[in-house]
Amino acid sequence: MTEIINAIKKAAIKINEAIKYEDTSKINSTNSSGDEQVKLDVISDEIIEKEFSTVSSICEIISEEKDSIVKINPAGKYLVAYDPLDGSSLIDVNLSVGSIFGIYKNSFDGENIVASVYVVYGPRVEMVIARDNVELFKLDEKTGEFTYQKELRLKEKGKVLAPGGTQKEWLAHHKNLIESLFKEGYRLRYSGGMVPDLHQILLKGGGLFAYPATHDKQKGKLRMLFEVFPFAYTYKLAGGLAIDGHNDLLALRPDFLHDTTPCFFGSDYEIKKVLQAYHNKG
Ligand code: P6P
Repeated sequence: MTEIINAIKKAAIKINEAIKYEDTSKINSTNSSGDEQVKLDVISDEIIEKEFSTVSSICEIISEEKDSIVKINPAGKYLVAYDPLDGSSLIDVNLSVGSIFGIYKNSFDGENIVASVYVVYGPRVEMVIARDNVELFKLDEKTGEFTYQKELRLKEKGKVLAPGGTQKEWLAHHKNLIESLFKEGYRLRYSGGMVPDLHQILLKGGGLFAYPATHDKQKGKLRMLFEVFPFAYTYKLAGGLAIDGHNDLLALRPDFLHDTTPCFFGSDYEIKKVLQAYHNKG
């Protein structure tokens, strides 16, 4: 596992440089999820695949930017699913973006994720590694070293609310849930970038991130393998909860590699509010 994490560190440093200097233009193509690709999506994917190609403990990889699995080493014991540059459309408005990695054994099912890593490319480059606990690292750009900062834990309740999805497409019970939390005094913190939005809640010690089923996206938008399972693993290990409105996200099995699910990540109090709001709502 250490060689996988070291490969991610090397890739993150190269992606950070690419974000600064490569152009942010769209290329005339979409990925398997139907997202328009920017040049940096493809560059980031190539950087990561090159670093993983020499890691003997990896059996196969799958990227959000790829249609199919890439075999690495048949004797490798880990499978890695990754989103090379999540929220890349935010780069041309100079907002933070990230890379997300889920490390699995045997299959790309929620129950088989054994670690997750994400990188935030913001005012600082930070990395969060969830393995036996959740640890924050910060990149020293002079030395190229990621230095340990602290362990991250979620409190029982937070103050931050990140309500995703197009509001006019929210189902009535979801709209009522979000409105009730704002009435309780939650602060709106939503950039449209999953990585910085979830990173903020984790670092602030609690709150709720929601990307629900909507009238126009009945299975939500966020991808199980590359985005949802890694953050579900991270949030649960940090003492929080992660559900699809009814059940633990890590109990889910994707029907296909790019499958999506409604998802809620947060502290205990907020997730219990979601369960109440979604009880008997299908
Ligand atoms: P919306 C970025 O495109 C992304 O995949 C996630 O990073 C983010 O949480 C979500 O989509 C934002 O989607 O529909 O709120 O713009």
